[in-house]
Amino acid sequence: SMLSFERKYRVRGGTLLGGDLFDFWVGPFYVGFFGVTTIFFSVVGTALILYGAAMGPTWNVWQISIAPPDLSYGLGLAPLMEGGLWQIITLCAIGAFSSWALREVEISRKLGMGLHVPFAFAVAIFAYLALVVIRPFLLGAWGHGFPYGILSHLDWVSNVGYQYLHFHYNPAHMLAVTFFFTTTMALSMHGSLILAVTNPGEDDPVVKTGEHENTFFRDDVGYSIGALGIHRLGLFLALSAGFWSAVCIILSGPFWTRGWPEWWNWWLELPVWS
Ligand code: BCL
Ligand code: UQ1
Repeated sequence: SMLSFERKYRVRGGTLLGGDLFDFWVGPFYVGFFGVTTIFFSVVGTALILYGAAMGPTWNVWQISIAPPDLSYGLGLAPLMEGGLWQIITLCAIGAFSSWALREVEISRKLGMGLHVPFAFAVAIFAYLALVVIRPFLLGAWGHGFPYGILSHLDWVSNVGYQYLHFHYNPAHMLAVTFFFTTTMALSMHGSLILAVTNPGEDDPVVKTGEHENTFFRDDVGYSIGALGIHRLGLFLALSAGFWSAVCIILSGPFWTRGWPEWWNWWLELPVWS
């Protein structure tokens, strides 16, 4: 069963690879070459995680963990049970995430849309690559990647944080956190505003307009960014959060090896007062 408008948009073409070969739908899902590769990498990656779990000491979901190789393996390949599994799973993850992004590109092209959605997802992929490829590579060992496990990755974040004494003093981390928080504020303002104008209440059951939206925020804070503007702002805030997250962790180690509080000595050492 298809929604009334769906058939109209099931158009050929727009594919980047595979031509017409995978240009079809299965139920509601567009397949495409990159749909096939997404399924492939996801199934192999998930199977390897399950295999790693089966070889490990526990089935407790919180404690299952697949660790990267020891630092002594450097940027080389490790035996399967010594981090090799982590390396293959990482390749599968990168394959699956990139395939998904390219599938989004194909769908956007079919629909004649901008590439904003795959671009946005690419920023999330960049943050992941920063953690498991870029920073480990710059530090010279895959062992600097984070372990794949619920509690173990939290322990990694904590340990790496304390390695730099107080991660809150990392200026890029400050920016990332601020962008994350501002994103939630912007979305809560936008979501509540839209629900407010579409739910006017009993006594005046008329849905309100864009002018009401603009007027609310002009009355409230003296400025309205507009219906299109709020979506531009939201995307900017969200992508900035992911971008500065990637920057904050790439800086830690490859470009700053001491505690982050010490980085701020440049301020104390300004010739104005030092
Ligand atoms: Mg910190 C990182 C916030 C305290 C140490 N910290 C982060 C950032 C974020 C943050 C800015 C993690 C988000 C991110 O990278 O997104 N930290 C934060 C906050 C506080 C905080 C708000 C707080 O105190 C209120 N941090 C601390 C304390 C330190 C500390 C002070 C520990 C003691 N923090 C660190 C360290 C790191 C962070 C170390 C990082 O490495 C991390 C960071 O910046 O990483 C880049 C980016 C998003 C991603 C990486 C997700 C990618 C998703 C991929 C592409 C797709 C996944 C698909 C999925 C598998 C599919 C599932 C299937 C579906 C369900 C069907
Ligand atoms: C806003 O100005 C606006 O335009 C009318 C929206 O669109 C519907 C919004 O959702 C929000 C939240 C605002 C207010 C935003 C700022 C930055 C003042």
